[in-house]
Amino acid sequence: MNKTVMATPNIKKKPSSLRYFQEGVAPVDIGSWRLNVQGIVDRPLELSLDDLLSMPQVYSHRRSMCVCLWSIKRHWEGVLLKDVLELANVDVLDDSLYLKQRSIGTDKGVYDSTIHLASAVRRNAILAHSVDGSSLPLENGFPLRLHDFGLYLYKCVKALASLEVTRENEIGYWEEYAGYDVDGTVLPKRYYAVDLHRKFYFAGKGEVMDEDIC
Ligand SMILES: Nc1nc2c(c(=O)[nH]1)N[C@H]1C(S)=C(S)[C@@H](COP(=O)(O)O)O[C@H]1N2
Ligand SMILES: [Mo]
Repeated sequence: MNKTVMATPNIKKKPSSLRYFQEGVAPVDIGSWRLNVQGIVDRPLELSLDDLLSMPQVYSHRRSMCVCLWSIKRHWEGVLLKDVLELANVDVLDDSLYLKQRSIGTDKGVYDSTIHLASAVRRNAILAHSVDGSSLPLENGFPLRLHDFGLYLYKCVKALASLEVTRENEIGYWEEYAGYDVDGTVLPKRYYAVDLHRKFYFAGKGEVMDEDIC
């Protein structure tokens, strides 16, 4: 698909990423960057961006929701979370497992968040390297970010450094600081869709689909 097709309407109206980037943007040396997959895994992994690009690629045009009540539907490309964890020999449907994501971090610290693994896999969570036809800008989480579209964005870590499979559902440092719930499922509320430039009431729970917006 070309870039014109993947443009997001009203993108200039999107709230600034820097405002919501707790630890802030840090330059990344992509030559030495690796995604570490560790914890309760048979085979720990250290994947380069090229390793991820050589895996089966997925395209997702899905809506992300911020707990601050704005939302945006963008064009994401990447790999399925499931595919990466299966490379590490993880039983992704084991209900006792959680996934702790950690960002690369800066001198302000590391952003972390833990999600229920089997639920994320059932919702086709992705690890995205591109948005709207280009690789992620630094402020959007270069080189890789997780998206579980059934959860608020604060549960989806940008500028990923590691994925740890664990049995503990820990609240993240910034989640606790901000008073956010450890679960993070998108809840019925009135939201604003930046791309559609309109408000809508979401009556369901989890991912917001086009048919939920009327
Ligand atoms: N590493 C990291 N990831 C993060 C955050 C953060 O502070 N640090 N904030 C989250 C929140 S609250 C939001 S709204 C989105 C913002 O993503 P955007 O840059 O696409 O707007 O990033 C999420 N992922
Ligand atoms: Mo957010």
